[in-house]
Amino acid sequence: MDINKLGFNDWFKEKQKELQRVDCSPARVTAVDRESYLIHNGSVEIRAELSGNLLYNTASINDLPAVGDWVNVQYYDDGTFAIIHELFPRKSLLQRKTSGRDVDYQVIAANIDIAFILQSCDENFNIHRLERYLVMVNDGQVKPVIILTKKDLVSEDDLALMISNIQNTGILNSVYAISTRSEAGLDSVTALMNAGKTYCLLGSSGVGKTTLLNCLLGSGSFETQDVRAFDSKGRHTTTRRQLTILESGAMLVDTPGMRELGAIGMSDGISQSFSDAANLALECKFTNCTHTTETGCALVAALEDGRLSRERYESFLKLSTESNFHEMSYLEKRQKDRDFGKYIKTMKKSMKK
Ligand SMILES: Nc1nc2c(ncn2[C@@H]2O[C@H](COP(=O)(O)OP(=O)(O)OP(=O)(O)O)[C@@H](O)[C@H]2O)c(=O)[nH]1
Ligand SMILES: [Mg+2]
Ligand SMILES: [Zn+2]
Repeated sequence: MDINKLGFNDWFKEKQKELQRVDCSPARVTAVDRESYLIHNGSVEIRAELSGNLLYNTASINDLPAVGDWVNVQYYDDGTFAIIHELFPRKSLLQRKTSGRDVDYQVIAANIDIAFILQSCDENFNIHRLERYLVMVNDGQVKPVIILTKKDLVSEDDLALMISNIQNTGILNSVYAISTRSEAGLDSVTALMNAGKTYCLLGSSGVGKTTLLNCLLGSGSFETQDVRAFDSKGRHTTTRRQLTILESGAMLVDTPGMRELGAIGMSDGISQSFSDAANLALECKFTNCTHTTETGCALVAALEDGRLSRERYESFLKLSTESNFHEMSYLEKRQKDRDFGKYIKTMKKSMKK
């Protein structure tokens, strides 16, 4: 195996010329566990740590290596340990707004080609949440694929209704339905995955991300746990992000279920997953139209003559107001990255050891 098989393509080769360290070689981050990293260089997966320089001179925690990142490393101890000196530019980046009132972003994974957005066919199914995930994924320059899991829990009619509900809200992405219990639909997921490409599993805790990974691996090697019976909520079983290389040569990143997916503060992603509404908004008479009471509002007109559903109209309004708000405060709050300060402290402590 060589690094090309891990996704090191011409794009990264080109970027390598811009990096500073010529005494290093590229490797891919496969797991991050606080201050400790796992990297793969095409032949072995080994432990790695950040160089002091990288740690101290990185402006934001989001610029430190994440799962999926390409890094420039130097080897020690007969190649069993490495120091990460530099981060390659990212071809794509999945990040979410962190929970709480501070508007900050948390990197989920880097250099992902396709994100599988999972929702299960029980109480977890929620179109508004799905829309938020789509915004996040589109914004990160990643291609989304929607997967409904646990289809064994519902009738074919109910499943068809869920799928048409998704399509009726104007979401144009294809929807796959699977069950790891009956193995239905698993082939169609495998067929989407190609060697050398990187995929990411996203979705609430308990939707079956790790179970799907285990199915694709053909062996149950990662821990899964029952959802709570009374409300179908998961138990946050997976605690770290991890990139696994499948036998087919495709790579799959499992992530911990997100407690909440906050408002996404990037208008780019919104206009992509709401392209119908966003295109209409361009035709409004006033450029600062709030799409509520203004004369000549194209959105309201479309709502009235039925070209735009009320549901879709409302989620577009909601998301775009949140987005404007968060974009503003994000810029203001960018300076003080409290998480980063905390992170530096633990790193310094562990380096003294
Ligand atoms: N009925 C049914 N249950 C499933 C299916 N797939 C997974 N499950 C069950 O759902 C529960 C949660 O699965 P996990 O794979 O741990 O969920 P997860 O998305 O990885 O959850 P976190 O790691 O907490 O984010 C487990 O009890 C699985 O056995 C399915 O296709 N049908
Ligand atoms: Mg899991
Ligand atoms: Zn308008």
